[in-house]
Amino acid sequence: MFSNQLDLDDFMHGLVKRNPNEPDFHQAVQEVAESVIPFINRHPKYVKERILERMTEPDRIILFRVCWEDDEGHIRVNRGCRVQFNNAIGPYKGGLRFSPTLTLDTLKFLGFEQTFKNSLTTLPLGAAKGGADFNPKGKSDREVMRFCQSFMTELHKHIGAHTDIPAGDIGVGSREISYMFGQYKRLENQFQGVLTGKGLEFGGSLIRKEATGYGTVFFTEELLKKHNQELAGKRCVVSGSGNVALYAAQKIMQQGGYVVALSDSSGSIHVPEGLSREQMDWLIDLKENRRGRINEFAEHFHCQFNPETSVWQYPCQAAFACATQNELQLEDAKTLIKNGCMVVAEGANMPATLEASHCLREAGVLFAPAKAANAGGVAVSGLEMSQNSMRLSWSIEELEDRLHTIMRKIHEQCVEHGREGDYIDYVKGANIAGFKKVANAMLAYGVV
Ligand code: NDP
Ligand code: 2IT
Repeated sequence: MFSNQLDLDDFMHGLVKRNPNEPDFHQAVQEVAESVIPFINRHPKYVKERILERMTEPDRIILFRVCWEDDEGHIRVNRGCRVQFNNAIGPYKGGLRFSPTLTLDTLKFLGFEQTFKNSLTTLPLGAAKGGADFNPKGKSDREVMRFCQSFMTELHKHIGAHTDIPAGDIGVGSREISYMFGQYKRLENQFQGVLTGKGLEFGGSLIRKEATGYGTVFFTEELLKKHNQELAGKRCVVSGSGNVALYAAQKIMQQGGYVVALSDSSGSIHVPEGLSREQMDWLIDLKENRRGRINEFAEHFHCQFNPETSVWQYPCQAAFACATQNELQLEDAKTLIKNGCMVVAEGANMPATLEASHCLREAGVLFAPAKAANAGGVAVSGLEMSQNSMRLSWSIEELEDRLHTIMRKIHEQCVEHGREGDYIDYVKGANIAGFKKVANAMLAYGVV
């Protein structure tokens, strides 16, 4: 019954059967399985010990009710969740997402991806993801506070500085992390680094806010350098205008690139000559402090606003997908290729569909996969944990230098495991390198 070889179709068939109606989870696993199964088949110990089967089953899933009272005194009921996916190489670590469309499917795909990403960071970090079907948009600060306090009242039982350390993700920024940290501290009567992305006054790390976007740009520069290219002078489109997108755009500009488009869920802006530093600062203030919409930027600076959210329609040489999953589809990939785009970097998690990613790579477009390209965020979260443990804070220079070194090491791992003659398959490289470390730890533990 048990063969010493894994077959991709058989494996995926079993996974889909065990996890019906979870297309995002299937997609994330399929992408990994395509590259890892040929590797596993050359190393039968992983097949025999059924490591990939174990790695696709979360350690546990915690689901809970979150009740809170809105400003009109109405009772609201949401669902909270934490998927603790894998702690083979460190405590569970990964973000919390608040979004009205959040499903368990999304959290399972994100938790699975996190396992590989965290392994690539070179730091001792396991993987988890969580969140709630709560929509922070349009809520008052006090409503968000009451929600976060209620959410943490349950979540605190399942997390801890050595157990599981959540952070932000879509819909969860410094305001939400602060409310949750404040509530954790009340409940446990302990000041410990149980969340990352904290305020600088209470244990947060410098450049955590910027880390995902900056890291994505550092990784892209490494990849371009490897192919005798550079980011300076390139026209870039960036999707989204949230935490990842804003700081990717800022770093692109610092490195000499031109940011010609950005978006949010209501539309996109196009500035063919590239945003100026002043415009970038204005946009960061609009999005971070005033919670505004991107059309306000277009109104203020008299530039083109398009209610069509896709930025892939605008001519560019580099594309940074920094909004959400499956936002870059096959038709978008074809448009990018037609317009002469030469590199696509995934700042978001799984922003390209499998069809889009295959199409881009077959056309020779350099492709930086999410688990490698956006690992800078969780890496600096790992550095925040180190600083909390040591009860000290590193300087901006020290942290940016460490982030840069980590992104370089992630790139090296991708090259080492993704090389196929003269060609480097970064998807394969990231998947195999991420897999190996976790798989070897699991082998060492025996049957668990
Ligand atoms: P934010 O909530 O700060 O920003 C998300 C941005 O994407 C907003 O501009 C939002 O627009 C836009 N967006 C969200 N959903 C959609 C949609 N369905 N269609 C179009 N636009 C959309 O989140 P982050 O920047 O933190 O996260 C972005 C991505 O990066 C996610 O995939 C996340 O998992 C990933 N990531 C985040 C890390 C982090 O450290 N924060 C680390 C690694 C990956 P609007 O405001 O209008 O909703
Ligand atoms: O997807 C991600 O890597 C994140 N949202 C950041 C996780 C973290 O723990 O910093």
